[in-house]
Amino acid sequence: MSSATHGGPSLPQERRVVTEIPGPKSRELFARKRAAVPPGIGTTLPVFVTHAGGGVVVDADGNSLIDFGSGIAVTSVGNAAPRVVERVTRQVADFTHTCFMVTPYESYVRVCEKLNEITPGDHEKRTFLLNSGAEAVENAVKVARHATGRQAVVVFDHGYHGRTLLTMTLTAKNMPYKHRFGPFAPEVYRMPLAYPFRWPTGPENCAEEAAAQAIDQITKQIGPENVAAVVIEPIAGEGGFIEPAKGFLPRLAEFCRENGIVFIADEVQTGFSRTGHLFACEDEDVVPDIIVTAKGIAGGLPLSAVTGRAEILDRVHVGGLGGTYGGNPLACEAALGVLETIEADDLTGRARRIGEIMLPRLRALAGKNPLIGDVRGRGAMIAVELVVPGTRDPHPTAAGEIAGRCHAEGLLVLTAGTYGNVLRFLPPLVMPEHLLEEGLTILEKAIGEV
Ligand code: PLZ
Repeated sequence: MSSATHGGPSLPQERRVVTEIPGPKSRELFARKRAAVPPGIGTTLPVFVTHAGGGVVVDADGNSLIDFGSGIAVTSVGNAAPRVVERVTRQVADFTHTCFMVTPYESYVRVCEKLNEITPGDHEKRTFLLNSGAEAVENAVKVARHATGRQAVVVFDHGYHGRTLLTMTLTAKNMPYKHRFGPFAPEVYRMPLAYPFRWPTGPENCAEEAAAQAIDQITKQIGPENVAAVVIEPIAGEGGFIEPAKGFLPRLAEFCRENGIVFIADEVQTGFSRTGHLFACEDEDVVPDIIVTAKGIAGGLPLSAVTGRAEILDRVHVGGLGGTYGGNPLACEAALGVLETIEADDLTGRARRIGEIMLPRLRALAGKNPLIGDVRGRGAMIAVELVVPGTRDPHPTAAGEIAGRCHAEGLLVLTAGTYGNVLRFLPPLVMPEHLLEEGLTILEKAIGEV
């Protein structure tokens, strides 16, 4: 067992492998998990966590792993980040819940004020709070349908938006997200995404051709006057960290503006400094009508938000939106702690610096290793796409094998991608540089061995 009594940044910032991974205690706990939890709830790396903070996750056997996952882009400020711990600890002793719809409290309003202020665009905005990314995406669609009186929702290849009925329908990939879970929600239409690495005519014309194709299909198959919303991730996360070719997002936003369609940016994975901007849309100066956030917003407490134009969000009738727990006071305090940390510690700058360290090393590796078809991403949202050497064919077994080797060495990495052939890296933005470099060295070795 780790000797640490607390997690957070004061945990020793070191990789330490003292047993096989997973070790005996984790294996014992995993057997209990298998008996108590259905297998539908998968496991990336079956080590059971006792502490985490800074750039490490410590397990029940005392191993300290370098964290290139942040719990899927959630603990960007680090686990048990001091300002989060301090605020949540105070709040838990004051009151834990009233239901904001029953008797409100200030922290909810403060989070909304902050989001209205820091999200792209200087128009008048409103925000309301929910619990998960999926719940927020679903609410954004509800609002867009209500405001426009239209029903159709346009989404894209490789998109991921959640696991509820509507958001599973919005999600592109069948296995594991949709398989045998139908029937799906109606009025959802999928368009091509400007995926430079896999665009049939090559990356140069990708943005223009993909946008033209999407707009043509929307026009001919749905009719823009029937479209309530276009929902898109500025960088497709689960789909494999696909940055749409530059120009694609602005063109879509313009088309939406011309046709009274609500442009919804799903920044659940990309938001809160992850990409080296506070929000990924800023990279191309795209101003969404609605921006959906979650994950990194509250350092691990469940919170999500829908932020959008006042004239859209104010349309919904009194009582039309809500939920028992949305904007829980602990989660709101955590979010305020996150926002303070982002500003005080310049986490946006830290994310850029992480990209500046990772990208050149990965590109150099790609030059030497034909397994790597593409290196991409921005800030601390970086991926390599693996291919069968000499082709563009996806190589998911290589991704699995490399991830397994990293895990055995004490580096926690995640996979992603429509074809399961992408290794993705989402270190906490507070990751010490020596651990980042060490993690990259392990990764280089693992890729070299496969
Ligand atoms: N939108 C862009 O990335 C969540 C999924 C983990 P929830 N991505 C991680 C899994 O396998 O379930 C996500 C996202 C984008 C929406 C969501 C959904 O957010 O908080 O998981 O509901």
